[in-house]
Amino acid sequence: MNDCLFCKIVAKEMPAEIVYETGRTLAFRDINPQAPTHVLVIPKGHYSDAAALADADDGLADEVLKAAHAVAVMEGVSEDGYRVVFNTGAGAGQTVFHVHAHVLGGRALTWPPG
Ligand code: IU
Repeated sequence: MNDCLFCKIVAKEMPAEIVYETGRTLAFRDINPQAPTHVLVIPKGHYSDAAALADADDGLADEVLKAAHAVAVMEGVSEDGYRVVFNTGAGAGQTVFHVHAHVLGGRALTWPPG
């Protein structure tokens, strides 16, 4: 996708603090962190949202979830608990339409979210 910001991060055309990478996934720090750990995990290929990623049905959604867990372990938040969030659709607060899992941890996380 030509004007997709996260595709540009994948292509290294935009800077990002990358913390984890596999063949088909990339994880980088959110520029506006909402918790001490706030990392975005994306598939390198372009899918607009979690539903499109699930529809791909080729194991990539599993890889994104595994990468999210690996990031939580690396960041040291897996023991105390962390949250993985896919905002899906503008009504749920999605602003970047390249699917991304928010991995949030390092502070008490309340429920329900806002
Ligand atoms: P959302 O679920 O689509 O609302 O999340 C988009 C996130 O992407 C949001 O937390 C932004 O701070 C974050 N982000 C980023 O990390 N780097 C960017 O260049 C842009 C957005 I644009």
